[in-house]
Amino acid sequence: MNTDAFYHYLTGTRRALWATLRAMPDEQLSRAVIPTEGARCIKDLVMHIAVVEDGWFRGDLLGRPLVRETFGWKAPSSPDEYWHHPEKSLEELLTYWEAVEQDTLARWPELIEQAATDRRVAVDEDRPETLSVDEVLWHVMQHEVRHTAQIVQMIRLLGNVPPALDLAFFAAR
Ligand code: NI
Repeated sequence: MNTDAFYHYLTGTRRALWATLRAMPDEQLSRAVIPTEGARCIKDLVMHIAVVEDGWFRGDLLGRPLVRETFGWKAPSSPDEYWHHPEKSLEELLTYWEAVEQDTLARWPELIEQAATDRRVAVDEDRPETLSVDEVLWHVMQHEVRHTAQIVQMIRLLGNVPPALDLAFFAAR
């Protein structure tokens, strides 16, 4: 399985996840289920997954403005602003996530072209280490898998039935 196929798989899992989230009450999506200063509710994680893809692909790899800007959402000025989004509507967040996906798909050839070069990307502005473009692509995709697994667990803890997102269910034919 290559990068293209894995990103395509993620676009499928998103639709299944979004359908489940749309069927849940807003109060559950905003409820702080995880006791942490970071992502506490499902909406926090939805925003986090989308903004991480937006930031790495556009900000770091393509040197373009983030899709977030077109939503009038400023860069967060505190960890609290970065992490917490219970007041946003689910539709607003999913519209943003889908817009990030559309932009990623539109620029996919450029991302793959970059992955074939020996370019290195700073892992963090405060650290000297770097990543290859291919590693950044896989980091972002794996990051979504890890956090959507958390969302699935939260859906279950809130008394709902989560979707099956495993690769086998999407790849089987
Ligand atoms: Ni994360």
